[in-house]
Amino acid sequence: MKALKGKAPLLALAAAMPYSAAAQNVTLEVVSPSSVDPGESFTASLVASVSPSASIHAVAGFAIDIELLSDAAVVDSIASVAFSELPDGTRVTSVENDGITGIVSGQWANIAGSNPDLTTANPVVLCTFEVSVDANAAPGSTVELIAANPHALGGVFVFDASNPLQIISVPNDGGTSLSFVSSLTSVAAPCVADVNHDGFLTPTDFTAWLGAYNTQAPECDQNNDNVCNAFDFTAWITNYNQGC
Ligand SMILES: [Ca+2]
Ligand SMILES: [Ca+2]
Repeated sequence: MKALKGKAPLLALAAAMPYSAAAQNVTLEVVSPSSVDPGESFTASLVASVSPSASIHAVAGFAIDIELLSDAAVVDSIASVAFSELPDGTRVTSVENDGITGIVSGQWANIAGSNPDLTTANPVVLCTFEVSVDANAAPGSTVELIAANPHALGGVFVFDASNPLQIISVPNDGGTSLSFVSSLTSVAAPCVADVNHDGFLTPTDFTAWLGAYNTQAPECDQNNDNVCNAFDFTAWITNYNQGC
């Protein structure tokens, strides 16, 4: 895991003064697809849920860390962080992202709650990001991602429903807590019989295999012996009949 770094976001500084809030918990869950093919990318979401729902007026911002719990070799990169935009057009004003792991922060509200009329869903998608899986990732390996609180000024910032001008820092303010739920995405076995990579097994894959055979393309090697020869024709039929 990389060392944490980065500046504290503005909201974190604004929320640095301790505040005794109504008891509430924010759960941060990373949501991702159940499986992915080697060499492909998937979109993961960071979703915040506030409980009890009545205690929150709006989400003001966040500064959290995205961490990769599984083997780093399975993942090439985590990038293209995108933040949710609220219906009124407001959006985050600061972003930090240092690659595979690092602090991701953003805010919707102005400092000190000067626009407390924000409305937001609960749960709310804080951001999404693209995860690129290594082309050589072993089938059955997993990608597990989790959010974490990066430092004393990090966390999720919400407006208190009973005092809408007051920003609450979760988990740093009294009575608040932050929980984390990780995602788990399995790397699927590649569908080698799908020679034309269109996601379907059809007779056109045989034509594609002939083309791969004639050009000695990697897709020719259906029995995975690193050689392209006539045995791969039989292997393609076997792989085709097994299905994907
Ligand atoms: Ca195909
Ligand atoms: Ca072969």
